[in-house]
Amino acid sequence: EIMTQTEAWNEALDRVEAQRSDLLDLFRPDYEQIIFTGCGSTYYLSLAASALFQQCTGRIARAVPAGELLLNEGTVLRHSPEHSLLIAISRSGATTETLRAVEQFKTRTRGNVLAITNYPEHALPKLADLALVVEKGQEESVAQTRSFASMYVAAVATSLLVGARHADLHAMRRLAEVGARLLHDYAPLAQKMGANLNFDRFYFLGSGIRYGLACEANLKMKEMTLTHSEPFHFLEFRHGPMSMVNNRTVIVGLLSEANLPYEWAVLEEMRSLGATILSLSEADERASVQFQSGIPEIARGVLYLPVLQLMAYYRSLAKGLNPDRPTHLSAVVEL
Ligand code: F1P
Repeated sequence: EIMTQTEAWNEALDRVEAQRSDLLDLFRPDYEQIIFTGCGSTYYLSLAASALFQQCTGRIARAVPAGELLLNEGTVLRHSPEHSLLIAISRSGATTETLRAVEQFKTRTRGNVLAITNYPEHALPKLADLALVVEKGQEESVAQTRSFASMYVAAVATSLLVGARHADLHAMRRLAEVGARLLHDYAPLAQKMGANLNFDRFYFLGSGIRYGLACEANLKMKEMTLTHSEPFHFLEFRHGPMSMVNNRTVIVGLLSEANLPYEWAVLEEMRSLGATILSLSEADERASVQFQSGIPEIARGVLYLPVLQLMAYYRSLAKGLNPDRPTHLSAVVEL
């Protein structure tokens, strides 16, 4: 599923294109609140997508775990929102928290709901005003890899469409070719890092539109390999977490374009404390993984995922685990 994901990225772009006018209609009202929600991987997707949506449309958006929207809606919803939009993301379309949160949102706000999911026949798309069905339930692994990437591509494409960033949207068509090249060229590096069992802790650093992706890469490491793993915003890492750094630590840096000096300062400091650095960048020659895509930053975030998913996969195998069946997890979590 990791290796075949780039085809699914193009299918996700096709879906957004096919539903272009419905999507534009749904986003036309001047919503007072735009909330992205999901659980686990799809909450992290919500974090990534909400930051990107706000950056490219200028409209305020936030992400919240569906469980929080359900149990603590007063910390999320405004008292009497006139127009609210909830973007509910769920691979299965059947996670109970997400379904209940959507039902509650509809009763409280009478707002609109966009679902992004893999299963047209499950409950979530039926609760929604509009559903973007990406992939049609093909993923077998409990851990989300291809599905995450393709739903992320759909969310980015939707954001660029709504933000009228037509050239950036068009550039997303080049992602699949670059992704396939990364999977080929960097598989040996992913294997070398993943299979090195001297490492015992991984920290994933990413800021802005990359933070949700750092969270997801961290979750893959945790659930597929049962390794201590955490995500942080770059500069946050120096405020306490760096106490954990030693020579068994890997720091993964999802580098930006605008803040490279700050981000490299953190990575170099951690290297001096004994950490091994794995850095991913568009074109910085110091980076371990270089995309060299020529695709604008806002449109190319999915490129961070394949090598990091592969690293978790190889570590899972090296530890004698089944990467598709994380301990204690099931594909649909029910309350
Ligand atoms: C959410 C989720 C996944 C996790 C596992 C259990 O599922 O928490 O993130 O990897 O599969 O379910 P969904 O609502 O996106 O189907």
